[in-house]
Amino acid sequence: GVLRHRPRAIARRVALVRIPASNLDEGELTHLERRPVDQAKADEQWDDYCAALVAEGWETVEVDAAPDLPDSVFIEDTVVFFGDVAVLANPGAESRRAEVEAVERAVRAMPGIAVARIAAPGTLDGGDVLKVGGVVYVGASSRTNAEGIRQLRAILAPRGYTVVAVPVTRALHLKSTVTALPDGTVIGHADLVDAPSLFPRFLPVPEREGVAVVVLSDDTLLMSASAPRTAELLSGLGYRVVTVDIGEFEKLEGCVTCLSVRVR
Ligand code: CIR
Repeated sequence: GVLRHRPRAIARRVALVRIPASNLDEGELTHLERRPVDQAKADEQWDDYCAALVAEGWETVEVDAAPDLPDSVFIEDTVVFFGDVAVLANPGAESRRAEVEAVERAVRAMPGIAVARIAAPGTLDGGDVLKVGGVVYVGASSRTNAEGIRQLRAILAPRGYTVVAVPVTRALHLKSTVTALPDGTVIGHADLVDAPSLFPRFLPVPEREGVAVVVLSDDTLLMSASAPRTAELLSGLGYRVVTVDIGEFEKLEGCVTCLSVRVR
């Protein structure tokens, strides 16, 4: 792949992705009105998203397609990595539970990764999990329940992480309300965040679509093209901002984070 000619010293950065299902337009909707999804455009946007990761030095690993599971492209919700531990999620939406099986197969094929899982009656979506150093913020949302949070705590506490639960009532997932910059500053939109004071350093951003950033490296962020004012704010703070158009996925309440799982 693209990393072949890089010096050994640079750690391999891997992201799991999953090609959009052919019934993508039947995905779950909680806060938005249904709008028609252009499948061809979505496929193109997904290709461009993957290409952006690759161009920034990431290797993308495709999990087997699930052509009948409409939300399977939002792979972030199915597994979360904490160093060499992968925690398989148990998605809060019944329609999404079957997504985990192929993701589990892919994760078990990865050398050196220990696998843990959230089990019923616990539910947890990966979109509710935000890592900031040794602190793991978990959204108590319509998808992630108290039992899911308890199980995550039990998995992570012995490994030295502090799990901080955060109420999420105004959006689908914690990470549709806040994400974090490489320096640990939490960014979010004032209208969406229930309790900004839970975060030691909180920076409000001007657009709802701007709350989601994927940290590509210490100085580079991946963002949706639908938040130009936030992109400007963040580049003014010294970051290089790469933008991708993910409009078709935004119609389904997806954001830039949920289209991949970063293995780290
Ligand atoms: C859902 O409702 O589950 C999907 N339509 C969207 C999931 C987006 N995931 C995320 O933000 N982590």
